Amino acid sequence: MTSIAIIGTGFGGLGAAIELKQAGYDDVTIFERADDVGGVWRENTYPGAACDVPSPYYSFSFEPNPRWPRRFSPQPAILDYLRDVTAKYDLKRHIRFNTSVSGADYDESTRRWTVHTSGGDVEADVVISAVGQLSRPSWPNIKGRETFEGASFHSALWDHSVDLTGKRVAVIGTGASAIQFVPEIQPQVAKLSLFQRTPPYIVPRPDTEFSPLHHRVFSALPVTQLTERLAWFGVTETMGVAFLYSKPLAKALTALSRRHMRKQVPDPELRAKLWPSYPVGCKRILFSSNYLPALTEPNVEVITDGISEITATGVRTNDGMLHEVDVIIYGTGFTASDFLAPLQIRGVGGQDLREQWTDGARAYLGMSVPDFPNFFIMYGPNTNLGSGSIVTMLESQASYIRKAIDHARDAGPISVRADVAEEFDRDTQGRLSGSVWSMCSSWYRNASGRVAANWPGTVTEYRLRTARFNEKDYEVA
Ligand code: N01
Repeated sequence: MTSIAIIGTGFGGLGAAIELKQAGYDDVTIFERADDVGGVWRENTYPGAACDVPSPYYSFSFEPNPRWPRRFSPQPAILDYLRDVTAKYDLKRHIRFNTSVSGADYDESTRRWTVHTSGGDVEADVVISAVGQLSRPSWPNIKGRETFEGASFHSALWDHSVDLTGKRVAVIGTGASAIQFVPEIQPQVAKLSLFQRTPPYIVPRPDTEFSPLHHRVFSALPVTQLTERLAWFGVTETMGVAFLYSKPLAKALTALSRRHMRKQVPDPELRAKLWPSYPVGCKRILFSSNYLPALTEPNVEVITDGISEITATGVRTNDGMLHEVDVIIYGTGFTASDFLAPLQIRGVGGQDLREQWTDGARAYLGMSVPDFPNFFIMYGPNTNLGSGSIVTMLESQASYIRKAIDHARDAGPISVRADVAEEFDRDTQGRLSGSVWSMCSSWYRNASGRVAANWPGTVTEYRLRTARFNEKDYEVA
C-alpha cells in the first residue's frame, strides 16, 4: 500500500488528503505543528482578519457552505469551515498534531522517503509539502528594532494581551493585513501613526451579511451559491486578464480605485499621499470599504517619510522626527520567497532542495522538481494568484498529484524530467518578465527580482494545464 506523508493542515494539506482518500488511499499521515487545523486561518487572528476573496468562491468546490456569515467571511468562520471539513471527511485520525517536520530524505536503495518529525522519523513512499507561501512572518530589518521598550508584535502573531485602548500605536506596513486591522483599532487608540512605504490600490469591498434567509436559500437551492461562486470566478479572472493582458481593463480598474479614493478621502493632500505610483496589479489590489475612511480620522497620521531607526520610545523617520509611541505593530508581511523553509528536503544523491533553489525556487507546474522522486508541493513556486481564489489552484494541484501518485504506484517513484522542468521555467519566467509584477517590488518577487510566487496566467489556464497528468513529462527514478 502506498504510504503518503502530507505536511500542513491548511486548505492545501486537507484538500490533498480528501482527494487521496476519495481515490482509495488510506495510508495517509498529515503532520501539523500546532494543535489544530487551519494553517494561516488558525495563525492570523488580528482584529478584522477576513478573507478578501468572497467565501462562496474561497472554499472547496465540492464542499459549499450555505452558512457563511458574510460574503467576505471573517477568520473564525473560515477556521470553523476547515474544522468542519476535517470532521466530515474523517481526517482527524490521519493527523499528527503538535508534530513539526524538519525535513525529509530520499533513500535511493529503498526508494522511499524518511520524514524527520519532532515525534521521530517516519517512512513514506510519497511526501507532499503543503506548508504554504505565507506562513513565516517577516520582521523588517530596521536599526534598533530590539531596543523598543513598549509592546510590539507582528500582525500574524497578534498579542491579544496588549490592550490598545488609549495608547499611541505605530503601524508599520500598508498591505492586505494592515488594511484590515487599521480600521478596527483606529477607534480604540489615542493616536495611530501609520508608516506607509508604498501605498496599495484599493477598490470597494462589496461585503454583505448573509442572513438566515440567504442560508435557507443557499441550502435549498445550491445553484444560487454556485451562481455567486461562478460570478466571482468571472470577476477575478477578468481582473487577472487586466493585470496580464489588457491595458484598457487595467485602466478601468485604476479608474475604479481612483473614484473610490476620491469618494472616501476628501482631503487632496492626504489623497496624494495615498495614491500609488506603480501600475495597478503590481502589488496585490486590496478590497476595502473601511480602510480609507479610518485614515481620515483626526487621531490618524499617515507618515510617508522612510523609517531611519526604532528607538526605546518610538519610530524615527529620515527627516529626524521621533514619533513617540507605546506600541508598535508590524504589518510587514511574510518571507514568501523562502519556499518550504525551514524544511530541509534532500532528493537523489542527497542534493538539498534549498541549494537547487539558491537563485530562486522553481518547480514544474509549481509541484514537481527533477531528482526529487514522489515529492510534490502544494502552493509551490509560481502558483500564487494576483487575483482569484487560491483554493481553486489547490484543488487542481490535489487532483494532479493524486494522478501522479496513481502512476507512480504502478511504475515506481517518479520525478519530472529535467528538460521538461527547464522548458516550463523558461516559458514561465519569459511571460512574467513582461508582466505587471516585474514593475515594482513586492512579495511576489525574490531578492534578485525573479517573480517566484505568481502564476503567469489565469486560473482557467492553470486548471486546463493540470487537468491531465502526462506521464511522458516524468521519469521513473
Ligand atoms: O503583507 P504585505 P501582508 N519599512 O507583504 C511594508 C495575504 N493576505 O501581511 O510595499 C516599512 O502585503 C510593505 O511596504 P512595501 C495576501 O496574499 C490575504 O499585508 O514593501 N514598511 C507593505 O506595505 C497578501 O498579499 C488576506 O513598500 C515595510 C507591508 O509592510 C499577503 O498575505 C489577508 C517594511 C507588507 O505588506 C501578505 O499581506 C491578509 C519596512 N522595513 C493577507 N517592510 C486575505 O484576505 C515591509 N514593509 C486572503
